Amino acid sequence: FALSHEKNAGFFKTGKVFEVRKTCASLDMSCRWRASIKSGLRHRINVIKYTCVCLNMICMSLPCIQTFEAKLLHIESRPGRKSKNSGCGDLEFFMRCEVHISDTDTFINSLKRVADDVRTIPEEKVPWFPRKIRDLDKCNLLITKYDPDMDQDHPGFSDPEYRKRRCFIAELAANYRQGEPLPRVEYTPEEVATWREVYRTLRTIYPDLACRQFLGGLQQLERECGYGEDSIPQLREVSAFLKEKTGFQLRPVAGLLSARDFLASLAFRVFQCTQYIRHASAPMHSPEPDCCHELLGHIPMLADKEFAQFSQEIGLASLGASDEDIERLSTLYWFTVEFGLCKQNGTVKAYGAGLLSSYGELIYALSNEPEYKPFNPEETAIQPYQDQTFQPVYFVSESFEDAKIKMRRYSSSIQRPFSVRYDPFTSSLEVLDQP
Ligand code: HBI
Ligand code: FE
Repeated sequence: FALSHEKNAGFFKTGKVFEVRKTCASLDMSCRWRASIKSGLRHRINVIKYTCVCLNMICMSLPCIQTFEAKLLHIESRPGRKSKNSGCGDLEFFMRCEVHISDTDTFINSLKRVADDVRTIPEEKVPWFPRKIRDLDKCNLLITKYDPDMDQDHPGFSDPEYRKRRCFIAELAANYRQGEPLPRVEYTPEEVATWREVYRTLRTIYPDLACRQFLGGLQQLERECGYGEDSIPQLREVSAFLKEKTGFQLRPVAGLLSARDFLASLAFRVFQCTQYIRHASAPMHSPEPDCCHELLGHIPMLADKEFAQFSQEIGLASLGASDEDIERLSTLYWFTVEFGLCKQNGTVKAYGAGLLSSYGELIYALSNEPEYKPFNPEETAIQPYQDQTFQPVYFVSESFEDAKIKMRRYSSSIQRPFSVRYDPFTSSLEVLDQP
């Protein structure tokens, strides 16, 4: 039985359900099963929880899922509460399915016939979100998509030294708690050499291609924060610098975060920042965010008040939003904060961090090749994108002011049963109108 019991592991999409059936049929172990029935147009019942004597029970439920044409959206196993220490035996199964509203009661009754205990538990209507800055310690869901340990195409995949280094730096982030001093990393001469190459190459083209706010921020960082070719700036100093300029602060993160967690921290003016550097063999490209991307791409922009506010507002809009809204906000973030262009004195300049940290794409984005569209949140939010090659299209804002106003209008159209207000004195949220 191949499901692993780590957090978020053991995920099967519809259609793979019969794999589960086949493998579990031969097993005989005690388990508890929870199913949550999700709606769309259809009805959402929530969590049905039942204990069954063996995994065969799951198979027995499948015909009833089939009969009601319920869509199985998710199945996941976790170690059961009883088996915490015994290491085997008890498992909990979580399933989510969709069933037509008119079939709800009959469906539950059919499930009850094959289980000892079926109960409905009230649904949590709103996804969890952090209420105070300390809650960001829980916003740490990493996406292992471009991780050097998982991705064979990662430039560091076959370099054990690099992977060891990454583990070390990842530990610093994993052990970090909000409010502690930011960890310091002694960078090796090889790492500094990579930084130098990136810095030098990009620095020469910024004056022509980067927006005014970026250039201003970078100059200040060079003057006040030790930015330059010769050393990789420490997060602690950079965070103190930003705090003074715009109230933004940094916290270390081990890699690519889930969009929900990443956006949530922006609501508190916290920027989750990677601390490792890309592999020395590919200084001009990184498949994942690294300190060159953060320190060169994002930080100078976050020193601008208007941009800082723009970023925080995307964060606030994301809190408690549905998965679909998170997806749209994440796309908006992508085409603005990461790959945004804006008009300044009649010419188009870059303000997106993905551009400002990539020599190749920065030049490409401001050449005549790519397609430009005016930034318009409704359209931008549904533009498909990928993160493997250059973007096929870029969105151009008239100004930050304009982007902020449009973004605000878009955010207020997102349906949530409550509203949030950030209290800067306590770094926490006031949540209004919650049922
Ligand atoms: N995680 N560490 C990190 N850095 C980012 O820039 C980042 C992220 N997760 C998601 C993300 N950016 C965006 O592309 C949006 O999905 C929010
Ligand atoms: Fe980024």
